[in-house]
Amino acid sequence: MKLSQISRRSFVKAAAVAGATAASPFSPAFSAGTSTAQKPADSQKDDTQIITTTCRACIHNCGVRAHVRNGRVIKIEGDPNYPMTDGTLCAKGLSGINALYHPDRNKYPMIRVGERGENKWKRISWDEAIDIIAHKMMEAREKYGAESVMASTGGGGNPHFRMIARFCNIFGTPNWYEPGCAQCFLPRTLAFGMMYGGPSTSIADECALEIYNKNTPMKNIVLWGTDVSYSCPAGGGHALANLRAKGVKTVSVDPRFAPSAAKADVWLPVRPGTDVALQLAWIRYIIAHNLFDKDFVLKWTNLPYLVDTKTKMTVKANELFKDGKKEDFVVWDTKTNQPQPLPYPWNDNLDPVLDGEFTYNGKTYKTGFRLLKERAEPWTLEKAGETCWLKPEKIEEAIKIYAEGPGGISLGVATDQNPNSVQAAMGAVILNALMGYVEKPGTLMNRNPLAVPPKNSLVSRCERLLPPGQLAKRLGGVEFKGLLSWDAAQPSRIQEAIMTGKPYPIKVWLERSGNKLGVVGDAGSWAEATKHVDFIVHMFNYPTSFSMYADMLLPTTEWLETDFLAESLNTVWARQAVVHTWETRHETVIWSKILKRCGELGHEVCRKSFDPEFMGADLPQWDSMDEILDLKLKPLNITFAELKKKGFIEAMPYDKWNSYYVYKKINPKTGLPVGFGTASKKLELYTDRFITMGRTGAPYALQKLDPVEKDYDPLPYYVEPYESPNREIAKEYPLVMTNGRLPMFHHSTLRNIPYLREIYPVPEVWINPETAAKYGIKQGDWTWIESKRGKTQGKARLTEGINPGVLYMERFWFPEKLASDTHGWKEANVNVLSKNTAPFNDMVGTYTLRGYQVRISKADKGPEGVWTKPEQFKVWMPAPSENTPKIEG
Ligand SMILES: Nc1nc2c(c(=O)[nH]1)N[C@H]1C(S)=C(S)[C@@H](COP(=O)(O)OP(=O)(O)OC[C@H]3O[C@@H](n4cnc5c(=O)[nH]c(N)nc54)[C@H](O)[C@@H]3O)O[C@H]1N2
Ligand SMILES: Nc1nc2c(c(=O)[nH]1)N[C@H]1C(S)=C(S)[C@@H](COP(=O)(O)OP(=O)(O)OC[C@H]3O[C@@H](n4cnc5c(=O)[nH]c(N)nc54)[C@H](O)[C@@H]3O)O[C@H]1N2
Ligand code: SF4
Ligand SMILES: [Mo]
Repeated sequence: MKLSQISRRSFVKAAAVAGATAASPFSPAFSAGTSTAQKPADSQKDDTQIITTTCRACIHNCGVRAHVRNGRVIKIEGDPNYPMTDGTLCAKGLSGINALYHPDRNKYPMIRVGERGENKWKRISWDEAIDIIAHKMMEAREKYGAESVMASTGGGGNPHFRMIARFCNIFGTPNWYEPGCAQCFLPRTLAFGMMYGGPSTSIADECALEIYNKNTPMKNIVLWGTDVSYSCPAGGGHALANLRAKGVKTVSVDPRFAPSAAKADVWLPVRPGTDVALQLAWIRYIIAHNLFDKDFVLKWTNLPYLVDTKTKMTVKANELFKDGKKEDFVVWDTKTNQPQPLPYPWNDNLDPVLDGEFTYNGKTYKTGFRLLKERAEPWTLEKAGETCWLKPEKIEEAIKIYAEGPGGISLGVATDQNPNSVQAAMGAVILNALMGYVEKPGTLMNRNPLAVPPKNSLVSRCERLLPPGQLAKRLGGVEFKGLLSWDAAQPSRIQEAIMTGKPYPIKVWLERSGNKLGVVGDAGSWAEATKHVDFIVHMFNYPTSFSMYADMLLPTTEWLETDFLAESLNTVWARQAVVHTWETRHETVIWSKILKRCGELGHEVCRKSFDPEFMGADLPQWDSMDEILDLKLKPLNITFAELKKKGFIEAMPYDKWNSYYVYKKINPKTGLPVGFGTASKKLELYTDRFITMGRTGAPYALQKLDPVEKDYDPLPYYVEPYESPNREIAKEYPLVMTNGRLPMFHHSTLRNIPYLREIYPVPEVWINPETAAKYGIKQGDWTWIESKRGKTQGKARLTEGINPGVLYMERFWFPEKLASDTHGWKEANVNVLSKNTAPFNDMVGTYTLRGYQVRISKADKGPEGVWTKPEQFKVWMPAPSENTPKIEG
């Protein structure tokens, strides 16, 4: 953008008031040279407009009516037309105005002038900023290869998520990471994708959309490691409250007595990190008590298919029979007492065995069902009770509720945050499928069409643009092939490369998210890693601790300044820029601009990527948000400008959108049911395709990759947490640590919002009174909590709502301490304690954010300089700024 695009008047004003009012006294260099309060333009009319948009203070998109007067947002309220919220909003959403007009917003691109961490910055223009970044990237590419440039992003809440993969692929680096990813959602999308070919059942991730159906016949919901009243209060939490009021029974599997547990019919306070053991016990019980839907399992899962016990692969008809077809699987038929090919979808003349072991031509075969049963066999209710710290009769009570369907298991992020992650997601698919809770009215596993057809998709990853040799260089990519499904690298492997320069160094780091040091495992190791990277850019809405480790800051738009699309059930909404402040810029455009500049500096693919002819219309880069959004909206025959005027549209009537039994729909080409989105069109509960994925990278890699050392397992297995109360480490660190969401913050964001900090000024550590007494800790005491990684503080909350062997604590940082030596991230942050080293999940490289060992002691006092009193937060009250022109081209 050119500076001239900012109105001259706003510049003059900014200069005139510079330094006159301090924003926050703790980020002096940010306020010096930039103004805080600006007056509205005189020419603007004095009337109030109500603009429809959607919130994005968390990963959801609740409909909002923004009241705008004289170019300023003065009020926001929920939009009753938004189909998932009935017009409700949560505390984070309602903080939108505070976030937008926060005095500490990043207002202009800034470059560091002092030492890193000194907090001294100089304002530069956008053109300069983009030019410097592109030069640094091109230099690194020249000297060390494109792979020496890395990007990182926030997962939760970043609607431009795929943009980062596009950016990296086009530039030619395989390296980007996100602190969620293998720790969030990817294990579930991978398992549901491979085994079902449909979305996961995570309410917190806007799946399981049946819960919004006002006429659902649903009877149960199992909230497994998810607390939707905290993680999606206005949408899923609200819907769940309605369902409970209608008599839907709920089970909560959660170590913490959070609201979803408090309202549940059965609460299973599972020991953190042991969920797969519990799932295996559910599977065993359901099979042993014949509670499963036998007809569905026989006809619509691959469990009756024969598996070669040596190769562990399902057998194809061409392997056993001379004229057998390679697309047909094989079952054991009771009528002929022989193996028989089973052409899709079914053969009524056969009577396949579900549970069996057979010998044929000297080889042993078992059905997938038998193998699953054997896997679950050791997990009696008693054994699971002992492993998971639960009462066997409570587990049984929960299973009985689950067996009264229709219903389903909604698996949250908790199980994504330990090395047993993908296995837990596999367990959830299996449990839903065994009960036949699939694509029926009242079930959580359902496939509905997307309101915006995925053609011209913004999410396209452009992986075809990554030069072939580069894919094999992805850090952790060959080892953890499940990451291929999101095109991502593994964070700990990236960190190793940064620290050791091996297999190659990382020289440039472009980071887009809030406070990385609040959200990554073992935050201290990442603070250390920054010292080894030559050039670091941080793009965000305001400075965070991470900014103090960076060399350049780029100001990005808040959600009230952002143009984007939001889909809610059958409707499409415009998240529209209601106003615009300072020189903030939409991130998608920033990434695009950097690539364009690299193109001008001689990067051939970057240059071509702006040419619509280059690889087909959905692949190139764009110059403005309108351009991207128009392209995406094309299938709906509407432009973004038109959508903005309407606020939202119905892409199709609800009843047409709301789909059941998709797998039974007849494909007109074959005359057969379309089945599920798997290779066999059946639910692949015995997932031998995971073996193939490990050996080659299929179905995600565009080129064959080297095999993993040990085949991935086609069935879920339980691993005892590496740091566990049952291991040696417990002598020194006797308590299990875990965590979860708080309703007033989103990841590392919003700690600078006065009203939210008033409600929750410092992080609490949940501790059972029995444990507290043992360590001499009283309600409200400050404590020290230590793990093998580090030491941090938390304020004791004594509660029976947590097992005596478990502690619970939040991620936190203190914006008021940005300019101090600690930069605010060390004082009280559970991620100082968490673990980002091996063991990892074998398929995706998940590290350990939940379920590791700590110890606790009473502290004499809390951290220095941390604000706790309402009046202290006053300096963060909104400092309205003038509506400035949008910066696009
Ligand atoms: N110990 C522990 N650590 C964790 C977790 C845990 O449970 N425990 N959770 C993990 C999980 S699941 C995740 S997903 C990660 C999250 O970690 P990150 O995703 O890195 O977190 P943030 O970037 O702070 O969160 C995203 C924020 O981006 C902002 N945002 C939304 N839209 C835009 C936009 O258009 N532009 C810009 N600039 N910002 C926008 C929103 O305010 C949102 O809150 O943390 C992980 N870390
Ligand atoms: N307010 C708020 N909302 C958010 C976010 C946020 O940061 N703040 N982040 C968004 C994102 S990116 C995500 S991924 C979703 C996640 O949303 P959810 O899936 O609901 O996840 P959490 O609330 O983190 O964790 C759910 C529960 O898991 C419990 N738990 C802890 N350890 C274990 C364990 O080992 N096993 C089991 N079974 N339970 C355990 C915790 O006590 C917690 O109550 O939330 C989204 N919504
Ligand atoms: S749940 Fe809250 S923060 Fe998230 S989109 Fe809705 S209102 Fe915004
Ligand atoms: Mo997440």
